[in-house]
Amino acid sequence: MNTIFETIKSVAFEIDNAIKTSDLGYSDSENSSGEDQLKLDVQSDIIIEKAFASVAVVKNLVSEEKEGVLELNEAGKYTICYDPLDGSSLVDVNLSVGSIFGIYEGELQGSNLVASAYVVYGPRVELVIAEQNKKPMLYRAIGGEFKEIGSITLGKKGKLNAPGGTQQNWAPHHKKFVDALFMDGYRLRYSGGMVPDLHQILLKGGGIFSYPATSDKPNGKLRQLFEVIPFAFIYEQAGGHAINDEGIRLMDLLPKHPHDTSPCFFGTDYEIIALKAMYRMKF
Ligand code: P6P
Repeated sequence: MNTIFETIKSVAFEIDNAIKTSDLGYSDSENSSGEDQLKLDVQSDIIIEKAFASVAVVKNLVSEEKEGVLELNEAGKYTICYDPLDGSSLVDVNLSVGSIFGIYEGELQGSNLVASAYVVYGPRVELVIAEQNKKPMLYRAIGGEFKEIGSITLGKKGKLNAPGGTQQNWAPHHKKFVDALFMDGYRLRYSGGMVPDLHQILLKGGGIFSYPATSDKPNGKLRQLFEVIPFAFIYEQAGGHAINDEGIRLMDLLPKHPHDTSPCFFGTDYEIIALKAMYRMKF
């Protein structure tokens, strides 16, 4: 597993450099979700694919930018599902973006996730790694290498509210939930980049990020295997919660297709309890 984490560290520096030096134009292709691909999306995907090709324990790769499963090493043990550059359209307005990695053993489903990691490309390049039975660990790029900063623990309540999706397409009960938090003094913290938005709540110790089912995206927008489940693992390991709009743990999701999405809520006790009440979920 350490070889995988070391590979993630090396691709983080390569992708950070690409963000700072590459052409930000659109390629002439779409990803598997029908979204236009930036040249940077394709470049970041190639960087990751090339890096893992020589890691013997990696059996397969599943990329947000490609259809299907890419077999790398028949004798490998793990499948890495990744979003090479999540929120890439934010690069041209100089906002933070990220890479997300879910490391699975066996069938691609939440219960088979054995570790996850993400990189934030912002004013500083930071990395969070979560493994079983450990608090997530924060690393920061200093002098060309990642230094361990410390473990991440979520509290019982926060002050940050990160409500995703187009408000006019929210269900009435979701709008009521979001507005009630603001009436309770919560601060709006939403950049449109899942990685920095979730990273902020983790480092500030609490709050809630929501990307619900909406009238235009009834199954949510965020992809289960390479966005939702990897972050669900990190939030739960940090002492928080990660559920869908029926109150089911995101770690219990069983994707039928590698690009399946799910409504998702990541947060601390107080906010998740309030969500369950508003959504009339079973406690
Ligand atoms: P919306 C970026 O495109 C992304 O996939 C996530 O990083 C982010 O959380 C979400 O979409 C933003 O979507 O609909 O709120 O703009």
